[in-house]
Amino acid sequence: MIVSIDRDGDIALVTVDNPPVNALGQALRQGLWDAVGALDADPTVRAVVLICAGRTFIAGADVSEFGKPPVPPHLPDLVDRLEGAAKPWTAAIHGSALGGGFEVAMGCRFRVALDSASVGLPEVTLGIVPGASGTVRTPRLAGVEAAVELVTTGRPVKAGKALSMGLVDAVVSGDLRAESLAFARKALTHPLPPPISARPVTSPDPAWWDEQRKAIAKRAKGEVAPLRALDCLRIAAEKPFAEAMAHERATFLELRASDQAAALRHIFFAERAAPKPAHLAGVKPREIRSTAVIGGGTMGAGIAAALRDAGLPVVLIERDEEAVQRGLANLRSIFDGAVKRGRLTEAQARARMDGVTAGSDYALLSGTGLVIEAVFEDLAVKRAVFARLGQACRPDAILATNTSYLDPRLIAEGLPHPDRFIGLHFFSPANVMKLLEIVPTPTTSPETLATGFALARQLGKIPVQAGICDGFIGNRILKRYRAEAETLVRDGTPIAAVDAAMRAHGFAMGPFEAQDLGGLDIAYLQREGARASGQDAPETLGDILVRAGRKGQKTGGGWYDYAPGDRTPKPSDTTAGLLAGRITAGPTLTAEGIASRLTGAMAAEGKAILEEGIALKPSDIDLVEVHGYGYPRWRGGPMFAAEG
Ligand code: 3H9
Repeated sequence: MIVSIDRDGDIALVTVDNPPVNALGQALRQGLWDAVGALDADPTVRAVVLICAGRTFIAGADVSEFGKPPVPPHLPDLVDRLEGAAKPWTAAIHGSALGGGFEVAMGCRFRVALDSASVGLPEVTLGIVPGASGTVRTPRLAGVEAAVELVTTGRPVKAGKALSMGLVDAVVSGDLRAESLAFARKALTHPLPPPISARPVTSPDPAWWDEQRKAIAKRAKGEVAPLRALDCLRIAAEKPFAEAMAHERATFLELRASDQAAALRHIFFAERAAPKPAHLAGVKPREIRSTAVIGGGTMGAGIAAALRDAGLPVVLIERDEEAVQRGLANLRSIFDGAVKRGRLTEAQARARMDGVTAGSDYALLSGTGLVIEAVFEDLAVKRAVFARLGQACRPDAILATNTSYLDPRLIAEGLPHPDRFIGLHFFSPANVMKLLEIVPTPTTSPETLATGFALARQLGKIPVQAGICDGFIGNRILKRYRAEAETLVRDGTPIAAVDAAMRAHGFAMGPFEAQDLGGLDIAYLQREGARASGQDAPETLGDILVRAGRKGQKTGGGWYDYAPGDRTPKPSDTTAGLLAGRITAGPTLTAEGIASRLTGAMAAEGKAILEEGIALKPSDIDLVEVHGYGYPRWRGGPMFAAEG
């Protein structure tokens, strides 16, 4: 039974059981609809507690129904029916009350949350606005400012904050069922508060709304839902309840059918499918309890921080005592930064560092279950590390390389038990970036591969399996993207026009600004390495700049010039002079034309990658681009965009 009714004296207990997350599909909506009718008609019931089985309270509307015509009972009607019930309902919240789930909770007269629970209205992250009174009841429940924060960011809040914002009436710990029954019983001894729809709301002045609009437009970078949500909230604050509801519903239905919502749904389901690839069904991953990182540079320290954030003990190995101290300092500065930004307390940062054992002696690794190598990107250096790991580690320890473009098969050559070897390609900063490319070699065992995926889950990362080729999935597409951007410049499109077009398309930066930030020399050295080994690597415009000493912001100039201490790119006469002989006048492209050329090139490379079996499915490529390379999430990734 999706909805069942029990009794505790004169209180009815309605339990929702619709795994995995109690999403509000048609059957659940109908079940709740009928429950209101049945309990209204039962004279022995004085109050109702709504509670959920499984891992969470109702997590929202059933997103998989969004491509289909809405079927009654509609959610806004259900929320109204709950609110109009003859007996007061109390929502007993554990896990997450999200979207439609929180709207159902607002239909109830009271909300009691377990201390570990969170509540929120994440609809904008799906390209829609709340569609069952989230924009209309929230300001009446918690005030306009709280509602604007909750709805336009889509970020859930923890129970404690929800209580202080007025979103819930009580936070309890321990037995939610017993606490909620006690709450509901006590509530009967007082006059009932008015239903939320009948509560007053005060609108801030127009200047406040204008400020919000500006701030949200800046943040949204082309995403429409947050601004449309703000419009709904303003109408909710200024107009009668029914009028605001009608506006919200119309906006919800319009956006639900939009391209942005389709793209965001695509990414939502791709993200959830990524950690559970079908070909590993039934393969048991190894349990990882102890880890080590070889190399304490930017990448190694970032990986170590990610492991510590997940609560795993870390051994950090560097080549000598001085490098050990540098590695520890790198790691400490990551946690110090987190303290400064308010993400960690001093005590938590200390505990993170306390879980790190550092040294230069590989004997420290004798008991470690997973070792990740993150040393200099040089085959000989990496091979030397793995030769030592082969001797120092347990024969069953999983050994991973974080290489971004070297062939993992060559790195692992000669390693004893090569079935436990794998590529784990993190993205910098590794403690922040969500993407993890997992690169098995022909000798990697299914258990090792499954452990890579399990590690990603443990670290809160999005795992994508990639086959072996130059650059795996992400860097291979990046190379094609940059090459296409250079082709545009060779054909006469100004560098700044290319960057501006990609920003307008929703990227945080254009391809040339991004290279100036990261440094042009890394890719240059890679090309030089390829040339030295006899491979064909035609000269790029970037090569010309690097040879002239223009490696990007760190040298005061690359594609652009930079004033000292200022990261604003300025078109450069020097660059123009250096490249003059390579540029011919071509057709003038619009910003859309530029973006479509560049995203088209990404999709074409993605197609080749799929055909070669380097990526297993198009949505994996979209995840790589969205989570590793700043592709706008609301465009769904290059493969999704190319399909539409
Ligand atoms: C909305 O409510 C609109 C309303 O305002 C108006 C309507 C008129 N639908 O994330 P997990 C599946 S919009 C369908 O790994 P966790 C998911 O695909 C909605 N399916 O679990 C996966 O399936 P599978 C607003 C859903 O424990 C499984 O559940 N709500 C939905 O790590 C487990 O998911 C949201 O945006 C859904 N709504 O995290 C909440 N949600 O096993 C979205 C999940 O087949 N959900 N699935 O791969 C979440 O944020 C997380 O699922 C949650 C649990 C935090 C709840």
